[in-house]
Amino acid sequence: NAEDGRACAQRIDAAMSIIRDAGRMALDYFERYRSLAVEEKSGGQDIVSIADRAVESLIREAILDRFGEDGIVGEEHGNVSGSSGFQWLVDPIDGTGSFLHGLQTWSVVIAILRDGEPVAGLVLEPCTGRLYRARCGEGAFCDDAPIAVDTATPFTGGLFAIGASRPEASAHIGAVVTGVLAAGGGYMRNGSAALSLAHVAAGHYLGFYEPQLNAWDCVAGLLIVSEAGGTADDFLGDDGVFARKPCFAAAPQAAPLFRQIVNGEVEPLEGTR
Ligand code: 2AM
Ligand code: CA
Ligand code: CA
Ligand code: CA
Repeated sequence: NAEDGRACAQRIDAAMSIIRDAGRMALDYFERYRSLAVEEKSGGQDIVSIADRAVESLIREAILDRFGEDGIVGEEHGNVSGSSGFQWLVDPIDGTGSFLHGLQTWSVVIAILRDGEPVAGLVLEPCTGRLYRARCGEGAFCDDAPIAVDTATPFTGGLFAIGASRPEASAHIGAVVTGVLAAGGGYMRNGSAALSLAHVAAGHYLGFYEPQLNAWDCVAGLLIVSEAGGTADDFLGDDGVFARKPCFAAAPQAAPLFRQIVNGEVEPLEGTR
């Protein structure tokens, strides 16, 4: 109904402005990334800095200022439950590894859910200023230009981003990378799941896979891919916002083979050892 539409539109407008403010703050920290103290979370590759925490605080305060009844789930500061039916998923810096090593491929990520269903996704790439976004049913955009997945390039001409962060995934990821290369695809990784999904939506990658992600990493990007005409997992499904599970998205013509490779259903080609 109209009131619902207005409530969504207000939040999306706010999100567009909040994510730009967050991106500016993150860029300030990025300019002095070498001097930021780095803390380990669960292990050596699982790291956080003051930049992650400060940017998430800025986003949370800006949301609650305007929409005090909304819920928020963020990577660094946890969960506040709300009563409005709206819930925000926030990843202040997706690609902290890239960020803290001085690489430009990181993003700020916001997804907005209504009664548990994604209604909007925003992925800002501060180093280029590009904002990837989608609203459910209304297509996907980079800044003001519509974007679409690349439906023309076959698997063998395409690039596939494959992410991994946990040591337990090493053998599985090795097999997926091998499978993509053996099938003639190209293998890429940029360190930010959200940005990788945005790059599938914009037609740069033909697919993205990562075996263990959280909702704040990928729900925004999956909506952008699906609004751009791609095949995208329903990440939330029955599991909700606290699930940690695989994430898959691809251009439609590449999705079946890429899925088989991810599932270990393709025999590696002979002579590819
Ligand atoms: P982050 O940079 O926000 O932590 C990189 O492989 C992707 O996985 C990024 O989206 C990254 O998000 C996420 N990631 C990093 N460490 C992780 C961990 N320990 N568990 C799950 N996802 C992780
Ligand atoms: Ca992290
Ligand atoms: Ca993340
Ligand atoms: Ca993060």
